Amino acid sequence: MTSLPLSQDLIAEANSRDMVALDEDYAALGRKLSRTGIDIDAIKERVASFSVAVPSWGAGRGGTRFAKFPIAGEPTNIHEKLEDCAVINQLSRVTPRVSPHFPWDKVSDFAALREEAAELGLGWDAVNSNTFQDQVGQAHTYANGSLSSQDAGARAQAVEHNIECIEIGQKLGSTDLTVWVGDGTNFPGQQDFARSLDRYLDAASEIYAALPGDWRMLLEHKMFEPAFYSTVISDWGSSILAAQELGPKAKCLVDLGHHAPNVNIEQIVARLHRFGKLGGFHFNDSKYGDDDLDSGSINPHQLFLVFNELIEAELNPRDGFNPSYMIDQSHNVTDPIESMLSSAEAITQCYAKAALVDREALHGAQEANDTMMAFQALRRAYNVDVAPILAKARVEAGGAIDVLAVYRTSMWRDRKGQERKAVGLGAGIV
Ligand code: LRH
Ligand code: MN
Repeated sequence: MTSLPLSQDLIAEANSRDMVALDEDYAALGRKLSRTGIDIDAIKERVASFSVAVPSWGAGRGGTRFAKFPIAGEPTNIHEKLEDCAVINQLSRVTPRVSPHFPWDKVSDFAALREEAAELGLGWDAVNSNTFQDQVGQAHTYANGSLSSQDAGARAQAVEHNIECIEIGQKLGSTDLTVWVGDGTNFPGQQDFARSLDRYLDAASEIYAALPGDWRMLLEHKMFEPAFYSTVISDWGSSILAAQELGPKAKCLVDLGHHAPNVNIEQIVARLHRFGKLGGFHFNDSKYGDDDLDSGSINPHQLFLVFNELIEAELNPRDGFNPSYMIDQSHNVTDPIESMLSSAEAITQCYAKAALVDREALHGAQEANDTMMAFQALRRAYNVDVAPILAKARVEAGGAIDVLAVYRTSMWRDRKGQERKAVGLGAGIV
């Protein structure tokens, strides 16, 4: 039996004020779409079955190496993070899973944590290992790398940690392990590119061997940071080669912020899918580096083009096409709940717009080299305001029409500010 954090009456009462306007907007959009042969209810059903996971580490304020500015009432442990993730899902009805990070979310009883999440209406997505920070009392430092370290002790320790994350994930009901390693160098000559990759592959193959039958290992590439001269798994090329080397259960995870500015990420998505290696996403946005800004806040058109490739992929599924959709953001200046509500909306909007593309018109124009009409097939869909479709799907699932307004009316953060202990000043991601 679930016990959701907000009063459902508060949501229903707010919706009752917005329902007439929503019905009008939905009906008008329905008439407009039916003129081009699109059934709005069919799009609403697709939106209703769409979901994206939230990162446990995104529920708290994030920071940079310079500083982190906590807010009163932000979560201080996984239990409070789950409460906040449940608020996001209760209002949006599109974020029913949490992606945890270990050891940040470590507890003594994972079966109890699974039950606690289930009572809040939440399940679990990919588990994330962490071999980019040293823990107190750790035998081998990761200062010179983890899975690719020249120190066999550090590699074995990193493999053991990843296998522990799989065991934790099994207790939570997860079936994916995300492996991002910050391994790399800051100086030319510091490490040999080939030998460090071979060490990574050897160690990663030990993790791969420990994967249960229905599990996947998602390799997350990143161009730079924390290493600033070279990174062992720096781009989709290194990632797909490593995934092909490891085996069919190894896939590639695309974090939108892990590429050089202006890289054509939607083409990377198409390439990874073509070779059956598209495993998942970390959605966020960026202008310069791995800024971890809110999804769709800087370049919503790119997010739309990524989903356009994902809809094409859905139509031409390759081996085990089942990408894991997750948000990975750092909320340095907003209320994390508001940012994840806004991001979940932006991501779902891009999925809905991509579902509106007239594929027949697009493919026909492509085959005919009618460049303008091919572009217009995408642009027409991108220009549709799909907000009424998302709101209708939300209301029918028990969510709020105006998620941010209801969240603010709930005074959730202020109430938690009274209950939760204050988070100290600091720096860094968590
Ligand atoms: C690395 C990354 C990775 C996580 C971390 C929190 O930049 O994107 O996915 O482990 O952020
Ligand atoms: Mn990421």
